[in-house]
Amino acid sequence: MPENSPFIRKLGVRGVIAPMKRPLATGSGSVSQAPLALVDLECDNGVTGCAYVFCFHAFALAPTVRLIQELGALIEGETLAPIALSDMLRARMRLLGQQGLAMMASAGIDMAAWDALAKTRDVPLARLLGGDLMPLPAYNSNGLGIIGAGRAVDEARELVEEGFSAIKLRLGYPDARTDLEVAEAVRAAVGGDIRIMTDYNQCLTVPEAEKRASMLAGLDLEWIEEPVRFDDYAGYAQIRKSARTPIQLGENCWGVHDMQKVLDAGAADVFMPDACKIGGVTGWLRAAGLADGCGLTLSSHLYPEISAHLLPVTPTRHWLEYVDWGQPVLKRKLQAVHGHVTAPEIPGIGIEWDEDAVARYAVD
Ligand code: SMN
Ligand code: MG
Repeated sequence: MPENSPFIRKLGVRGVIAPMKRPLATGSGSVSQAPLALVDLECDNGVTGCAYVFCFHAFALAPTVRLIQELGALIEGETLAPIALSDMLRARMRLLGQQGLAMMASAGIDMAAWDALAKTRDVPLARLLGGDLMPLPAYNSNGLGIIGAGRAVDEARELVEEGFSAIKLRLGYPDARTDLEVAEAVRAAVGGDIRIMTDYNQCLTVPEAEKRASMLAGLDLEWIEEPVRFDDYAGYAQIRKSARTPIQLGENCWGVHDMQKVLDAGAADVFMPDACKIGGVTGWLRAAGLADGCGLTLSSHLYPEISAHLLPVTPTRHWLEYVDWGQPVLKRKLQAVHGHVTAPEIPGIGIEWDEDAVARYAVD
C-alpha cells in the first residue's frame, strides 16, 4: 500500500456551544449561540482531520454528535479516500434518506476526511483540490438581524468599519413597509458603494415576496435571499418573473440532487450552497460542476474556513459569507483583510481546536 493511503483509526466527536458576539434574529427565529459538533478523524499515519458542523439549535447538537459517532463506527478501518467514503455513507443511508441531520453528520465526516488527506499530503486543502490560494471577496454577515431601523443602521456602520464593502441585512418584518424603511435607512447610512445582500430566511408567501421584491427594487440590493420556503421551486421561478433584484437560494439544499431541482425549475439567479448541507467537500465539488455547466454563480454559506478553500476551485465563484461563529474554539482565526478572505498556507483546512476554549464551551 502506498504510504499516502492511510487507514482511518478512530473518529472522535465533541459538542460545544460557543458564544456569538451579535445574536442574529432572522425571519425564522433567532440564533444567539453557536452549537458546534467538532469532528476529529484519526488516521493510522498519525494525522487527524478536523472539521465542525454548525447545528443551528442547541436541541440539534446532541443528536448530531451521536449520529456522527455512530457513522464513525462504520468507517473505522477504511482507507482514507474521501469520495469513496462519502459514496459509501450515501449508499448506507439510502433507506434512511440522506437529508437533515443525516446529511449534516455525513458531511462533517467528509470535511474531516478531506482535511486529513490534505494534511497527509502536506498541502492546504485548496492545493490538494488543484486550486490556488487567493483573496476572495467576502461580505460581513456577523449580525444585522431583525433589530429595527435604528439599531440596524448602527450595526451596518460597524460591519462596514470592520473593513468590508458588502454586508447582509436580514428582513422579514411583519409589515412590508418596515422592511422598506429598514433597508432604506441602511442604504442611506452606508452609502451607494456598499453592496447590501438581504435575507428573508424563507418567511414569506409567494405573493408577499413578489410585493416586497417590487418595493425594494430601487435600493440596488445585491440579492434577495430565500424569500419563501427553500423547496418551493415553482414559487421561486414565479417570483423571479417580476423581481428586479437577483434571487438567491441554496443554503438549505440537501446535496446536489436538490440543487438540480433548483436548476430544472429556473428557481435562482444566484446560488449559495452550504458546505455542510450540500454534502461536504465532495458535495461542493459536484455543485461547482453543475453551476459551471449553466453559468450560475456560487457563493458560500457559513463555514468560511473551508469555503476559503472551495471557492478557489469553483469556476463561477462569487461571494464568501464571512461569519466568525466558529472562531471561539479555533486557534487560528480566519481574518478578513480589506473585505477579502484568503485560506492559510498550511496543510489541511487550517482548523486547529483551542482546547481550553473547547473545554470551556463543552456540553455533555
Ligand atoms: C443564517 C445563517 C445561519 C443561521 C441563521 C441564519 C442566514 C444566512 O440564513 O444566510 O446567513
Ligand atoms: Mg440565508
